[in-house]
Amino acid sequence: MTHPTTGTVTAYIGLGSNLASPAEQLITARNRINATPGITELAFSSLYHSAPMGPQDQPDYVNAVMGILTTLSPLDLLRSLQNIEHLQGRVRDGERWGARTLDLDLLIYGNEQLDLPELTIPHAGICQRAFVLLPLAEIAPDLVIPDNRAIADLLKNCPPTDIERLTA
Ligand code: A4P
Ligand code: MG
Repeated sequence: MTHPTTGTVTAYIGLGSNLASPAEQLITARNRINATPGITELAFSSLYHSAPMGPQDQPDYVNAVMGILTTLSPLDLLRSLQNIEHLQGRVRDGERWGARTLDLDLLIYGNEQLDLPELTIPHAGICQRAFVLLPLAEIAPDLVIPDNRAIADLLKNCPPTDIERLTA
């Protein structure tokens, strides 16, 4: 929803890393997101250690979710996030769900539902991924995603296996 007085939108970003000191990658990314004009942090979840989804011959991940207020459009926000991935050495080698220094997914942007070639919102994987739902539920327990599904209900259908909370 756009806040009528400020023109800002509440959005949620999923952060993931499984290379080159993953926890530090997430902290650096958090600082870079905070330093981006048009973005203000609302909340940052604990860090979670999770087994890889996809190819199993890769290290475990560290995941977190960040809530922000933003004046950026969805596409400008996506570009800012991709720029930060690039700054942190993200290489796209074509392997789906392969290892990466940093993955920043735009999970939710207000009440928007978008299906563009380069951007799907809400992010297509939210409902199947405990490593997204658990940190999201931690910082936004009452959130209902724009297609009317409540995070609490989605979590019940997505058992949090192979995931461990790292920090308070
Ligand atoms: N794109 C479309 N919608 C979005 C969105 N809402 N947010 C497009 C971000 N990007 C979006 O992404 C491919 C394209 O998706 C982009 O060009 C963008 O325009 P990518 O980051 O280049 O490629 P990817 O991340 O390898 O692919 P994909 O399918 O997005 O993978 P995911 O869903 O990001 O999953 N296991 C654990 N435990 N934890 C993880 O965090 N992450 C992945 C990657 C695999 N296994 C994991 C984890
Ligand atoms: Mg991605």
